[in-house]
Amino acid sequence: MLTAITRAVSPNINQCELTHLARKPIDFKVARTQHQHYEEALQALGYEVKTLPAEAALPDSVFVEDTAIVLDELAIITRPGAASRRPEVESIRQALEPFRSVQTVQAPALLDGGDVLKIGKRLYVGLSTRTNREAVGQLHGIVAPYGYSAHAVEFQGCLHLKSAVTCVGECTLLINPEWVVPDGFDGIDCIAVDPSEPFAANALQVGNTVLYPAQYPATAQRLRQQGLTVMTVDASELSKAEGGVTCCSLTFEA
Ligand code: CIR
Repeated sequence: MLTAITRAVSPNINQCELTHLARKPIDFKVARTQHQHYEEALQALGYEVKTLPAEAALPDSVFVEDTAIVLDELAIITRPGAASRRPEVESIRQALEPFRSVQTVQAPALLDGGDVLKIGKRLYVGLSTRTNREAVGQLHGIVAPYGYSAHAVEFQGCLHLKSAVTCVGECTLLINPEWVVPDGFDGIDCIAVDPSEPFAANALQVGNTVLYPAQYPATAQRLRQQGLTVMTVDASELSKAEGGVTCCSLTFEA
């Protein structure tokens, strides 16, 4: 069964961490409604959605992607790079334990799940303000017994690696080539974002469909021209918190 773990938007989302964007007011009610529509879209795509209750004391806790990496064989609990986000992981560990054996990276590793792009058995790990080389080494040590490998990737201009590149098909990446070099991904085909939409590279692939933010129509058109099915959601409020569509769920086969 396809399963998605999500968490309701914190009422204190306006105290979120920000790195590359200037702070703009986030309308909590609109953010909550958009997030509910996102969950409904996941359900329409076949996911059973398990929503954790909102955490008022954890402004960024809606961005569950950063707290864990879920593989078919195990889950790895991260050690988020922002200290304010570290208390998010415990409830995620409890939510994942019924589904996977769980391992954890340890200090001095810093790791945000948004920096980990899985392509087959390779985990590309973006080095960022949230993720360090120690994490790449520890992650490699944890996943190697299962046939995976972890590889450090340099990028610039955005918060997480998956703000710059995501998978939109079995063998296709959606990428902002200004932020990360396409050659680093072993020759996999790339679709570049429309240059007018630099933040448009974050897409959530679900089978043959791409769940995608409505605010990037030019790039959505590029995806459709490549034969992909695009389902759009309005994710504009949480994008002010530097969150995209991958950030709001942990998706896996239960
Ligand atoms: C943060 O700075 O941690 C949040 N405001 C945004 C996290 C977005 N997560 C993601 O891209 N995976």
